[in-house]
Amino acid sequence: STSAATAIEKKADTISVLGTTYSTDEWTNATPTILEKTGRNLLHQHSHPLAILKELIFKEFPEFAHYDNISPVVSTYQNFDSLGFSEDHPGRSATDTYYINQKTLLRTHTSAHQLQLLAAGKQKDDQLLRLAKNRAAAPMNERFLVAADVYRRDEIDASHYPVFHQMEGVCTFSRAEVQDQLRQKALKDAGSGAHGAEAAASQQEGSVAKLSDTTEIGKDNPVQPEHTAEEAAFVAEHMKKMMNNMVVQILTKAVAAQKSTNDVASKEGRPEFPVRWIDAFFPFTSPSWEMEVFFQGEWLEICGCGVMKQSIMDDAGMSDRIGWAFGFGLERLAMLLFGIPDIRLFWSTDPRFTDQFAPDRINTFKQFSRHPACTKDVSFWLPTSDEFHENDLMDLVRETAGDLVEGVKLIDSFAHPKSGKTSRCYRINYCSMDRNVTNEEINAIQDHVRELMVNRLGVALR
Ligand code: FA5
Ligand code: MG
Repeated sequence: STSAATAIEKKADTISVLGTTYSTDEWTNATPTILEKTGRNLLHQHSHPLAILKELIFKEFPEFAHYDNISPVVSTYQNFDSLGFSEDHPGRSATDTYYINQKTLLRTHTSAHQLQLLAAGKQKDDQLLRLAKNRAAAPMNERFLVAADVYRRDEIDASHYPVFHQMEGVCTFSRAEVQDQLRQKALKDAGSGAHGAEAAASQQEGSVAKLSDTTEIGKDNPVQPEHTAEEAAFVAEHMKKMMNNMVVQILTKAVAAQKSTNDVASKEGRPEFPVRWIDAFFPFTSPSWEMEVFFQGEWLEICGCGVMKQSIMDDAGMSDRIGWAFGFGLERLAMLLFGIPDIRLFWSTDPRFTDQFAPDRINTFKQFSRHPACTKDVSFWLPTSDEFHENDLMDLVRETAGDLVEGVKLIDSFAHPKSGKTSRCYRINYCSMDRNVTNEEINAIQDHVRELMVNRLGVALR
């Protein structure tokens, strides 16, 4: 038969990532285009916007150990099992994750390092702890930040890229100390009649943002049976306050940089950044939230967070502690901070991009001329024997066109009334960030894409 599987070029027996060789198996799906990115080290180029943002966040958390040099190659256990992902969780699927082999993958999030870093204290794992930058932060496994590149098979558009960066934050407290503080607070409240909300509001005074809510924990977003409601609320409020302060500090700098363009809403001359917390679900936190910030007319999801699963603390040998964790998308924040309109620009080596930034400086990106786009549609019947996964198409286009592809969008889908076969049409937008493309050049790429779609994905072109 000419099924997709038989037509795939035979895989090499081994692949090399960052100087280490790994054996391949039927799970291997990391493409050369993706593997190339593991060596780019954007977080270590001091004038790169992502590196500038990373340093800015590190400075906001001086009491935390800082990591920015942990390898992206992790075990399936670290990325999923250690965090309580169920055996059949969709995130594990090879349609969403870049596998090196069944046991090894490119981390899909910085949470992959939570357990390992928490446990490093008890295990006196010096090799790991030595990677931390500010060794003064003590004890190093109780509060830490991890900035790193992460990899996901995902859609293609202006805010999604298969490689991006996250900043993990983890903060733990002695449960005995939390109980103590809660008791003292209860005594004080009983004495003065003050309300928690008022106390929280007064602490926000002088800040340019306001917390948009207090911590309400709903029944679909439960406190863990191991925790009391008061304990969980204490931890969640601490977390939200720290995250809010960090985002306000950063966005205030963005506004200062944009003062001339004056396109950010401000009241009495002071900018406001409404923040909201949307109930969310992660296997490794409960309750969980996504943080959204209102910026230039839209609510933007910038982060996931929550109270860490106590089972993770138990596995780390820290049952006597309770903690919170967050994971920020650095590109989302950097796009706000520097006014960068397209996520592909972070990977540009064009001096018209790279020369605009310098360490410790926040400035608004000046867009250089936009080059004309070239649009191609491709219509086809889905294979009847094999499954079709959109992310396979995304990877195939990315591999063939590189960063010339700006977006891939489904524009039509219908089932043939007689044959029952499904037809789809995708629109591929080609556009270079630094030059004009020719129609001939794009036609050649599109022909190659069409050919690979038939050979690899088993579709029938229309
Ligand atoms: C996570 O990755 C969780 N690990 C976050 C977390 C950490 C939750 C600790 C609880 C405790 P999520 O998949 O939502 O969650 O991604 C987090 C952030 O990464 C998103 O809010 C977004 O800002 C960013 N992000 C996600 N996918 C992409 C992408 N394809 N391109 C750019 N940024 C992305
Ligand atoms: Mg999310």
